[in-house]
Amino acid sequence: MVRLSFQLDASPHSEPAVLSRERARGLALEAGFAEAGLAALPHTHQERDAARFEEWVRAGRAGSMRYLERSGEDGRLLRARIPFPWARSAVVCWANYNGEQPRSTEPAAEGAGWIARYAWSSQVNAEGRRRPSDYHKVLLKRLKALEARLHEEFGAFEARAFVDTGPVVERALAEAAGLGWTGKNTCLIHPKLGSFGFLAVLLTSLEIDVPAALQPDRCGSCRRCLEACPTGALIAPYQMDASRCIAYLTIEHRGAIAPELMEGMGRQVFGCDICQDVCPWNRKALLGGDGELEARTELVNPALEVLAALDEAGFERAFNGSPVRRAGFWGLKRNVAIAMGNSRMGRFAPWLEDWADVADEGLRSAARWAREKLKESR
Ligand code: B12
Ligand code: SF4
Ligand code: SF4
Repeated sequence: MVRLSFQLDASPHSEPAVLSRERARGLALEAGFAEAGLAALPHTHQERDAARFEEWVRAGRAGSMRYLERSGEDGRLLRARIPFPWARSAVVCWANYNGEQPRSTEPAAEGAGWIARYAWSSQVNAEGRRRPSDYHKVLLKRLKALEARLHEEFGAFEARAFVDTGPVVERALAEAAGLGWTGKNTCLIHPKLGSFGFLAVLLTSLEIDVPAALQPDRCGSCRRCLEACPTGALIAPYQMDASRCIAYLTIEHRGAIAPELMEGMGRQVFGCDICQDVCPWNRKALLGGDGELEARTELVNPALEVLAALDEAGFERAFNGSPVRRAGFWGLKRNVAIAMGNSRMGRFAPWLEDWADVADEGLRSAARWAREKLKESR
């Protein structure tokens, strides 16, 4: 008996398996991601990032995105730390949505709007029909598959999966996991993949022993993003006032938009890619080719009239299952009205006349502002 027990203790098979960076990456790629990293928690810069986040919220940078300001029972901002005491590691995954389609900063047909690249995604469903896809759903499914594989190899442990969906600052975790650096445009940039990538986080209670593998900041003396941002949302390198960001204004903000910001919104009708489109790290970034995130060509440089003509049923048909739905029917119309005003093209005047007295305040005020812009440019 004594001998047997000695043999069991000495057996290599009795050593609990420990998750390595290579294994996490391998399983993430198997689950369909393009890249992945791993960080032990708490990570090296947790306190620094917590302080930055708190400062950001305190300065009012979050605009009306109240969910970013939620506090825990101790009164601290939930996102200023990882609010799961059991969390010991984070697998941070990357899905590449970069494609060969034109950039928002390239010349486009007259009267074309811009929908952010991330929202073009689609996939072919079981009936063989192309339907809009939403990265939240696509990536959460992959995280669940990854979690299942980890359970097969590492047994029982606690885990939570997030794709924009929980109280974690995903870019801070991605940086800690070695996926890239935070650029001056505040995006997470991977040296080979650029910044057109989604982040997905799997927190686990698995104890790991991996040293931090932080990427150096490769922005250097470049300031292209700061110079290109049309609304001054990048108030300093690495710092954004989200309440001025076109992505916030067109997607998250409800109601009227301040006239000085409408001017800078240009032709962006949903989200904004400008500070990424000018970034040299996206020039040679690898293309995605992700079958569940394929671009819908009809959303690339869409004609403003086509978007303006959508009724509520048409909006649902076009955007049910797509990130664009988040702007809402009236929100998208408001954004289209602003883009029409910025186009200075007289042919849009009848649309703006029609909308100038609608009940929706956001659309009404945008249409009146845009109507004046067209008059000024006659
Ligand atoms: C709220 C939010 C927004 C807001 C605010 C954006 C912002 N910069 O904070 C708005 C609506 C404007 C927005 C826009 C976009 N978003 Co967004 N958004 C989020 C969300 C839900 C939370 C971000 C957050 O916590 N912001 C608070 C600030 C403090 O955090 P942070 O910017 O991530 O902070 C980093 C840096 O700013 C830096 N930092 C902060 N302060 C300071 C100070 C100094 C001195 C220094 C050096 C650094 C520094 O450190 C932080 C950690 O690395 C995340 C998902 C998530 N749960 O994390 C997605 C997320 C950040 N968004 C994403 C995307 C794709 C976009 C858009 C590209 C969409 C679009 N095309 O319209 C734009 C990009 C705009 C931009 N330049 O960042 C991706 C980013 C992927 C990537 N490669 O970076 C995320 C991670 C969603 C996802 N799961 O993929 N978003
Ligand atoms: S997404 Fe557009 S508005 Fe927002 S910081 Fe970048 S360039 Fe500026
Ligand atoms: S445009 Fe230049 S400064 Fe801005 S994120 Fe890219 S490399 Fe950094």
